[in-house]
Amino acid sequence: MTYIQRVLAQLKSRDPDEPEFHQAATEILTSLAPVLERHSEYEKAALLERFTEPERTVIFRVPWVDDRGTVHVNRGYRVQFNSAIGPYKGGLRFHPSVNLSIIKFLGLEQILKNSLTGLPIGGGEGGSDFDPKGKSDGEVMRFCQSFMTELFRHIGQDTDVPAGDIGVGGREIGYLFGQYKRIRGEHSGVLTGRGLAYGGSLVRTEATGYGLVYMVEEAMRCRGDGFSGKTTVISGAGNVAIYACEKAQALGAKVVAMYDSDGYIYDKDGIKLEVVKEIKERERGRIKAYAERVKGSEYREGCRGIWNIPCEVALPCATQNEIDEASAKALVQNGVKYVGEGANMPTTLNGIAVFQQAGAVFLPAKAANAGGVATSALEMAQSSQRMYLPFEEVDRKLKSIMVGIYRAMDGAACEYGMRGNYVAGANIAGFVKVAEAMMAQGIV
Ligand code: NDP
Ligand code: 2IT
Repeated sequence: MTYIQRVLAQLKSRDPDEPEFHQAATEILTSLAPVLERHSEYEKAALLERFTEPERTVIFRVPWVDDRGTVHVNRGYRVQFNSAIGPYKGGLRFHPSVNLSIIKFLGLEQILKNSLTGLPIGGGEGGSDFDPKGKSDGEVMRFCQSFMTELFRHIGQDTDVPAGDIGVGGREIGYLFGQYKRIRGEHSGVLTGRGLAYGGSLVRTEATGYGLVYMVEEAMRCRGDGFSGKTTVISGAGNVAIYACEKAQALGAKVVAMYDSDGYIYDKDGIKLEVVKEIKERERGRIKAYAERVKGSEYREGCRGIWNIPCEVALPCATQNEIDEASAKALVQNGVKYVGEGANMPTTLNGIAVFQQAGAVFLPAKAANAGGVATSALEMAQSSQRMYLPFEEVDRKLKSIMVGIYRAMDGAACEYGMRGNYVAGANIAGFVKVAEAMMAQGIV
């Protein structure tokens, strides 16, 4: 058994009920084999055992009262995974599916993603099994206040800086920030994705989607290609999906489909993003309403069918494991050329293999969706300096970070003899810096 196999076997037997965490750890560790060959000292220092074990995991009770006076108890999480290169940084997810396995997979991915940005941020992730869908603003506020009443003691602008993820957007960050400020009595950069009126950064709202498209654009540019006229399918209809759509359309793509968790819309003439924004951002409604408002478009129940739509570019921007082997095969058969992961781990391990064997350009999440957290780090820098940067400047920095990540993962893949394998390239490029920082800091 190799060192990597032993560590994987150990973590699976120690925590057998964490399939998402096993999946992320398997993808990452197996691609690090060539790095470990060059660095036998890592095994002696139990580097991988430490890398895959969170520095700290906090699980807590979140009681709150709904509008009818009924008491509910949800579970809150914060996994502070790795602080070797900076304070823990990563999202908070509010979704009924949230459990420790999901938070750990997100946290592990976040360590390498944050390293890839080139900025000084460690990896963490948190959230709750609370479902904000269908709740009133008052209920969401009371939940957020209760959540922060425990979380505040574990976070801080120099220790751990949460942000949004599924189910946590501007509204939730506002309520969380208000409660933190009230308890601590300080107005600091403890959360990112804040509103512009109270310390947020321009471009943070758009950053993940824009960044994703900037990276796909760079991959196209390197192949003498571009977005113009390319039929594109985007899954999700939330923050990442909407701004990926906006930037892809600005570059001339024809986005024909999007979905929420109930079903997908297909608009052969190209999605009217204003209508999607109206439904999802302003009304907090369901995507189904699009087909009622836009003539010639269609709505179909269920999500998986979206991957049967012929497209050259696929941008999964909803959730983990939304593209399985069968969906990947359908995309390949229909001629997909570029797959850019906006969501975290949206493709199963077998799905990734299908894309790679077919020679599609596959840009993995930890590189392709790093624009959100990179802009969060720019928000932290602006908070520390007590100043704001203009939109154009943040956008320019975001683009240059995305191009930089593309080059770093492309370079690492070539250096280790795996040209075009961006999964390996991103894992290696992200890991090298974390490993160096961990080795320098001793056995901690
Ligand atoms: P949002 O909550 O804004 O939107 C999520 C979208 O995905 C919604 O349309 C939602 O549909 C859909 N979705 C969620 N869960 C499922 C599911 N189980 N099946 C089908 N559809 C689902 O979240 P974000 O856009 O912020 O996040 C999307 C993805 O991007 C996540 O994987 C997240 O981790 C990742 N990400 C987000 C970043 C950010 O800055 N926000 C940064 C980097 C990655 P419905 O409304 O019906 O639930
Ligand atoms: O998955 C992610 O990178 C995020 N949800 C954003 C994290 C952040 O701290 O901005």
